[in-house]
Amino acid sequence: MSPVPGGTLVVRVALATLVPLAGGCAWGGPMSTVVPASDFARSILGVYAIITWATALIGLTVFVALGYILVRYRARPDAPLPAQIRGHTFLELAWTIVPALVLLVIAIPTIQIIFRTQSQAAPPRGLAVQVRGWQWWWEFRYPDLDVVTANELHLPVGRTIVINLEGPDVIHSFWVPHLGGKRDVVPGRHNRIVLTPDRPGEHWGQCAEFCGASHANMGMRVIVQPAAEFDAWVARQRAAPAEPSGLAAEGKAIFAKSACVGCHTIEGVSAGMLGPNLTHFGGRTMLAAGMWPNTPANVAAWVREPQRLKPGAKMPELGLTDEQANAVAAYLIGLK
Ligand code: HEC
Ligand SMILES: [Cu+2]
Repeated sequence: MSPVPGGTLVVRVALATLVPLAGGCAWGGPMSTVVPASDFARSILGVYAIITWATALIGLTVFVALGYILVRYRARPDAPLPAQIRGHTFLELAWTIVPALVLLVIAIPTIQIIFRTQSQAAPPRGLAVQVRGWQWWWEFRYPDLDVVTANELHLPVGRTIVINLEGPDVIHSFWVPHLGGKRDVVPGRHNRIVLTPDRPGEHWGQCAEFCGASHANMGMRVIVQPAAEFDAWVARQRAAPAEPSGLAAEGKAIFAKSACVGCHTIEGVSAGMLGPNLTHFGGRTMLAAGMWPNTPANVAAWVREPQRLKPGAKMPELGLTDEQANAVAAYLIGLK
């Protein structure tokens, strides 16, 4: 005898099926693919909708026909052998032509969207952003605005953005579901996404091509803002951060004489190129590519033991004491 009564087993199986199904219902999540926030995402969702409805309709037709046939033509005692049919021109033609039509309905909009979203011509009035995928963080450069930042990309709503993808180390993939599909970031190759964000908000992104130990921790945030807010953000990025005092001033001194300067740029202090630009680090909400909230405690922990907070992080432990780390954190958080 099974220790599990039949009824309970059915309930368990039903629950086990429901859990992953319900997980798929997070429509409004920060990485939902069905909540478009740009023209690019909207056109992909359009194709997705056509395919979903077409396949749902086909599924429904097949299951209804199957149900009917199973009941209507089931074996009965004493029933005579049904008519045996070999070759039926109408049926043969029908099940060749109908699937061909279905494929056509799917192919035409799909090919149109592929051509539209792959077009290599950059619109002349677009805002250019250079996205560089590094193990395991994102660098964002605005060549026309003379701004460099990391992990949090600010974009103005309603303006065409030309995202140029570059890979300085290995292959990554840029993916911000609300803004549209993934596109690979490949060393030695220029890939491009042209899109226009159509509503303000915060959208989460993630590297979508396995790139090593902390691939899963290579997130990003995209903050789409009204034009005036975006301009204010740009002005802040272009201005020099306030001169630190007290603990933060000690932090600046420690930073300036440590190896930090070899990898990080802080305008007016250092010009390293291997790590994120920290000139306005205090203005970011998250630390280490979307992994941790940007708080003084987290930054101090990061500066002391980066690999403890992010496995494999390409930043070495530099043996700072707690006091030194706290001072450096105070300095960095103050760089608004
Ligand atoms: C060998 C180069 C290197 C050195 C030296 C280095 N870093 Fe880093 N740093 C990195 C890299 C690479 C990252 C990105 C890590 C990641 O997110 O995966 C990073 C990330 C950071 C971040 C987080 C940035 C962000 O936007 O989330 C801070 C803060 C930081 N480093 C501070 C420091 C300080 C302070 C020092 C000196 C005590 C230092 N780093 C020394 C390479 C370096
Ligand atoms: Cu990756």
